[in-house]
Amino acid sequence: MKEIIFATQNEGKLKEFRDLVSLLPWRVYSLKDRPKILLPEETGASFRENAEIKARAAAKAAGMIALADDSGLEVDYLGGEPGVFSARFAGEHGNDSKNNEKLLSLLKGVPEEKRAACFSCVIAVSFPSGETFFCQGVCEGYITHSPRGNNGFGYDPLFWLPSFGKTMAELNMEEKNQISHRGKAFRATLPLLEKLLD
Ligand code: ITT
Repeated sequence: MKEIIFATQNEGKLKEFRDLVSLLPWRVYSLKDRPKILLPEETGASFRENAEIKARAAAKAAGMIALADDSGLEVDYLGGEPGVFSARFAGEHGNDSKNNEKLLSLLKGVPEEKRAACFSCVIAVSFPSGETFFCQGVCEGYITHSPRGNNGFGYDPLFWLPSFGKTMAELNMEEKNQISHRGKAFRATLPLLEKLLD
């Protein structure tokens, strides 16, 4: 059976990836299956650089093809912030509620038309040899004035999708994967992965 490892510590991402690959005949490992693999610090200046750092490290350590996602929220009014700092926007890595509070406070009083934002995702696919390929996806929306919805993770409760009349956190996983930055980036990797894993 074809084997691949997802190099992420983020439970929300992992759930979405598992849903995306659920119909494919691959054995999918996560870092939980290989607890000795530690991802290096994300020192890159772009999603692409950070995705590459994670995928290369995991592929080398696991000895199999690895897939890593680096993603984040880019808010127009904030000049593209938090960007690569999305996970640690309020200081502590992965504290979603603090990150959301900080975002809302920075956008206090900013009118709807100036609250445009996008989620971006770069997926890196690395071989143990270090060879690496990239795919990306973007999802556009607006930042709400208060959180809504309990699904997803991160900034989802604040990310308004006008075409659904809902926040990302009000979509179920299937709906989110259809339109999200991660779903788009992942689907773009499929032809490549199918070829590589052949
Ligand atoms: P790994 O590096 O272990 O994969 P991480 O959470 O540190 O996990 P990133 O460095 O790529 O991952 O940061 C991604 C952050 O961007 C994430 O913590 C959220 O704050 C935000 N984010 C990314 N995708 C998101 C999504 O689909 N919904 C909501 N927020 C998202």
